[in-house]
Amino acid sequence: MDIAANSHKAKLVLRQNNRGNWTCPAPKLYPHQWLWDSAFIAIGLAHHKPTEAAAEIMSLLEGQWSNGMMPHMIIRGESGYWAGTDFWQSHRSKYAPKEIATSGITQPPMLAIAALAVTKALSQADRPTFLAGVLPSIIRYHQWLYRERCPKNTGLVVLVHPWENGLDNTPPWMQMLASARQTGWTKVAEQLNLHKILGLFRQDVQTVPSDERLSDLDAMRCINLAMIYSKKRYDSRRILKKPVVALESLVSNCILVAANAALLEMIEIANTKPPVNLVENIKKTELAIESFWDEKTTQYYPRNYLSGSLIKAPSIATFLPLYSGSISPSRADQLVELLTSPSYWPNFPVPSVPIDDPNFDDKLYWQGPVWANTNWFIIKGLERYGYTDIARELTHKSLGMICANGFSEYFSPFTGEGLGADDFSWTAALFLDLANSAI
Ligand code: 2M8
Repeated sequence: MDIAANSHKAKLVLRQNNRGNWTCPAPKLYPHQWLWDSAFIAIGLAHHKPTEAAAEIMSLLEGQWSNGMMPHMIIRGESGYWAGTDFWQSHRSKYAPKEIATSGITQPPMLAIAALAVTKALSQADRPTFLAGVLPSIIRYHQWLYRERCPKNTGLVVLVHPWENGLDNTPPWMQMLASARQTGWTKVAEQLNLHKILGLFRQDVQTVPSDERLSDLDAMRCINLAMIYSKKRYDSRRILKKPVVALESLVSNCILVAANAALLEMIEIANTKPPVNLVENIKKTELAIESFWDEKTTQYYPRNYLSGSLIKAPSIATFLPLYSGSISPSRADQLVELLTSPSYWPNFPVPSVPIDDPNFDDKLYWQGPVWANTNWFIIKGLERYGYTDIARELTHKSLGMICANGFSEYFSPFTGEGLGADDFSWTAALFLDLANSAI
């Protein structure tokens, strides 16, 4: 594989998807700005264009709500994506910014992690201005997560929509959504199979084959949830009073542990002090990750917040505690054994669902394909726990798969074939980050 030539191509993808001070995930499929996509993009850019990486982070803050919420999307691009300004109607909330339209839900809290990478990449001269610009906002974001999304004060953040989790149609979420109480029009629509009509209007399946995307039924359930939240003005307290679905996410909470550590490091670099209540919450989250462990099946699962039970549908999220860094070395051993077992280690690891699971489909979005960001989390987690050989092997396999198949959104774990959107920004950005450590 030619890492140098492909790094050059990756930089071109990022340049081509750049829209001034922000970058879209993929022009045809995702023309707006997404929260965790831009964080990954900044991590990639930090290596060769730290100032642009800083601009990417700053542009995300333009969408921040006055209560601290960071929306999962800022609606910036031209049309071409079905859920835009009219769909979200962020103006319904008094906290939404007036000048810019956004969604009303959030996404995994990668922001502090990316901001720390950028801080370290910037020159000594540029650092103080950047830190002064981002730190108060990121602190407010983490405080919002704990204030509004941690109703039982356990340290674990609760998500209310699959899109907040980032791994949209991952089995635990789809299972929870399918068993949720049905409301209003969707109840009738499901009985009459009307969700099939939705397929006629979906723009994603005009760009990408429909067997690589969310089913019409799952898409309809996601849309319905967003509409319910819009009516509640995206007020977390109202939403969590009588939730349709609510999940203590393994993905978001593990990322939050790492993001909290990054935030504290930035606060230290800036020579200031973190708010006391934030420090207390940070400790709680670290300790609470272990509550996701299931001794019987020896793996981690997310928890249905309403029933209090773990949702035991296997998915790649089980490896995220490695990235959090808050589990014991013996737990890490157990995870590595699972990771390198045939279920998770086909020709092109790591599938988003184990290949021997009934929910697995090698082409279906977050229900089987390999994604650059989840491989990146696992590699960083392996490094953290000292599994350098496996981390190196997975880095090489990931880079090789991308070199051979292009900067696709996701890949078949059997053939490495690129699926979903072409020229996907976070694949390019994380290629650059991994290539950098592989050299
Ligand atoms: C996908 O999610 C959006 C909704 O947010 C979609 O399905 O249209 C997910 O892969 C998500 O993780 C990602 O941030 C987004 C943009 O790349 O696309």
